[in-house]
Amino acid sequence: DQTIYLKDYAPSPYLIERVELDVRFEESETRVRALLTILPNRDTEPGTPLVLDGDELTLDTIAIDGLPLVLSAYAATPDALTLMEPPHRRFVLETEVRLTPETNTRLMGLYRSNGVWCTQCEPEGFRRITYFLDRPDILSTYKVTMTADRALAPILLSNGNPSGGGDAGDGRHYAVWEDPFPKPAYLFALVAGDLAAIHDSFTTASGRKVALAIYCEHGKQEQCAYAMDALKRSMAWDERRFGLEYDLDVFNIVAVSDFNFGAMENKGLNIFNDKLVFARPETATDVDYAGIESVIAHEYFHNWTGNRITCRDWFQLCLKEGLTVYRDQEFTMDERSRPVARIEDVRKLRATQFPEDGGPLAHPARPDNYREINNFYTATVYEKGAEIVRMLATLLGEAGFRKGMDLYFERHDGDATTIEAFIAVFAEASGRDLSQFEQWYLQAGTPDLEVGETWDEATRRYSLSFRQRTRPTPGQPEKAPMVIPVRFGLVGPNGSDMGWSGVSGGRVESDLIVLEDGETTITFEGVASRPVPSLLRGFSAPVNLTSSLGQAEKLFLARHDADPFNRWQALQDVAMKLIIDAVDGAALSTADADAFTDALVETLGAEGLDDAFKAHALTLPAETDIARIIGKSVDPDAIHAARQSLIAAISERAGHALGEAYDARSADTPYSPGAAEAGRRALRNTVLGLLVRGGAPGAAARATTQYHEAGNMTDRLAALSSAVAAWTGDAQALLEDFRTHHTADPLVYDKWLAANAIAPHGGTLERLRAILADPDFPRNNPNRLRALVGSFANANPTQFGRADGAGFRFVTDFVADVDRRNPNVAARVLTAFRVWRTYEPGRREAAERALRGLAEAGGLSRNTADILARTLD
Ligand code: B3K
Ligand code: ZN
Repeated sequence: DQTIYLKDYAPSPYLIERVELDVRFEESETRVRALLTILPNRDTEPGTPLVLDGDELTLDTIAIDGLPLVLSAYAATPDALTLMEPPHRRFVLETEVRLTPETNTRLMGLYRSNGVWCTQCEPEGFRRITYFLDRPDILSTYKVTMTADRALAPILLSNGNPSGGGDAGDGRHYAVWEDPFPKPAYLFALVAGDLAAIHDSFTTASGRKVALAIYCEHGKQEQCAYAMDALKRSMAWDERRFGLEYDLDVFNIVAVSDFNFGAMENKGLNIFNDKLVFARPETATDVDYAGIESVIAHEYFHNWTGNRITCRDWFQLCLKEGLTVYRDQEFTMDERSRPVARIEDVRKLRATQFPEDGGPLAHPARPDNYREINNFYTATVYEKGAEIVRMLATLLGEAGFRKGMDLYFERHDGDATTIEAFIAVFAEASGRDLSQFEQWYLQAGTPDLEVGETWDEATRRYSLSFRQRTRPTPGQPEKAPMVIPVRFGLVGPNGSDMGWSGVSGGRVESDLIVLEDGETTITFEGVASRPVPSLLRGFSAPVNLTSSLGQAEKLFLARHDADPFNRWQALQDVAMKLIIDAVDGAALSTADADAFTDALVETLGAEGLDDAFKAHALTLPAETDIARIIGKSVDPDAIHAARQSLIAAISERAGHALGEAYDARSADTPYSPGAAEAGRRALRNTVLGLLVRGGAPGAAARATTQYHEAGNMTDRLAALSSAVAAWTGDAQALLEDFRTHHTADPLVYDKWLAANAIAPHGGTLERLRAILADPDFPRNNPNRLRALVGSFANANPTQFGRADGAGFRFVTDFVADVDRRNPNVAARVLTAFRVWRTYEPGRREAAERALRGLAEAGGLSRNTADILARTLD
């Protein structure tokens, strides 16, 4: 067992102050010479061996202070370089290794994408480049010299500022980069290749001019304009909102086509999956534009939350990730619509984090052990991590939160630090005791929060009783009560919030109830009439709320709640109940269908709500969300059918209003990716989806027409997706048309792959097998693999969850195959099985058989073996 525990953390016995790298790129190998200035740490005993990490390295030469080492002084293996008795003083270790980036299909360390040399070092990739103390609490300044053939790699980039370069003879040239900010090795990056670029500049608040560039393959420059615009807006926002300025002379972004994740925040040299950079209306959807904006912002914001202040160890990952997601979410809210952004973030949280937190892969936002750190870049660390920071901001108020953030930067700039230190600055700045709050980082699982109410007409007294409970998660059988901030209002009969004259029984701070105990009853005195409570406004805590409110009261909130989030939530709740009742065999009553449809139609026509909000209001809970709420004996076909019949009822009743809403938003204005225009398209396409899936007369033809006439990818893909989801008579032909006319661009090919993968149709698996079997299928590109199999496993519940188990086997076979080349991609896809125990017995057995088959075949990477073991545990 190679489990690593937080409790075993100890400072490194040696530090590396400075790194000088000399990287020489050749046609089929790369040589890396490293000069590391090393010194013993404070309490290190003389004679303590120095163990540097490596991963698949071969040592060519080794010297200390210029003198070659005798064989007995060190031991070199592919994964470690040990100096038996290093000098007990500052010294320079010189090593040289040889790498073959061309054969690096894991895409960690130095690899080649489309001929371009590039790197991914987080979390433990730097050890695949040179022997090093590859841990985030080792901070060093870097000087990097790169030499390459000038024609092959006219562009040579690394972290920091450019500091020289020139001719190297023989058609070769070199460039030197210096990064003055001490950084951990995971933030190291280099890029060498023949790349095009767009250039711009940004002048910081204090007047420093920063040169900005986005590099990409030739011919794609125009597609980088939106990303550049998002970058400049991010830089301005961080100054405005947090007083944080950029700190180098240059900021470079490089788009590469083979990348395991979304993007990477390397100091001054962000490397991006190209799908999060390239955008033009014909190939990118509104969702793609929004994704680019938010990830550009996220990586930029890491410069302060992650780079200037980094993590002491990988257990602290959410110190930088949760906080930075919170920051990018706030950026999106400020740039677009706050309530719409909140709905989108919560939908994502529920779709990704809640199932994780409720299944075998549940872990605290700050885990205390891991076997493979790559498997902890999870929705819990990222999305729940952001929710925790959001709760902190809710509890402390805007000014209090900002005061804590200011103190964090003041105190910890230049540090590799911990969650405890982060909490401490907020406790200190606010004078509050945050020790119970800290449980949010330590305890896994989504709390269930049950609410009951009592109303006493005679005394005008209204009480809310809360009961919280967190179910056991792996390794944590007992759970403590959490601090739960519940933003709320007591909605009166006319739809506005009512006041009260007194309150007792718990902590209430204006519109915030702060729960601290397992059970709390709060009594409000002097309430004018029986209220409908609107609880957890803005989703003020990541919990599962259940209340005693009936459908009529929910529909009342849907119409009147002052909080738009809860208006949306109320509609979701009503739909959820109707669907779950149907899954349980109760036919949808006419009265229920009418009442729900009326509320939808009213929302659709309401003034003062933007189209993007309405689009969310008209989107029924996803099948996977319904499955999560049902929680056991899940039959995906029954869920699909129940949801489908509610859609049919809506489209039958509201066909006319929906058709009008569609037509009213059909004006063919030139495409702009802004929030208002995107909202208009989102609503129109949501309406189209309801009509097509609801089988409304003429709707299938409308989808086909929209597909052919669309002037942008958003509308074209939405039409295609509606047709595929309903498997209309034209669906197959539209898929073929899309393949023929639109997939020359690899990012659009991904959309075609995903469209195939999500068809809730019996022939889907066969189609996917054929696509994968094509010898031309790019089987090493993560984007292609995820578009096909990731979409299938995560977004096609009926076909992944086929009763005959063929969907499960398809995915485990895929994982076994891809794992040999790229463990990160394989392990990630496998996490789709986290729901396997919630299936009805037949599917549960089939899923388990597929998983056990994978385990028995053996030979899995540590990444995949870890996910598999925990999933089966
Ligand atoms: N920090 C990187 C993620 C790296 C993933 C390594 N498994 C991107 C980000 O979160 O900004
Ligand atoms: Zn991040």
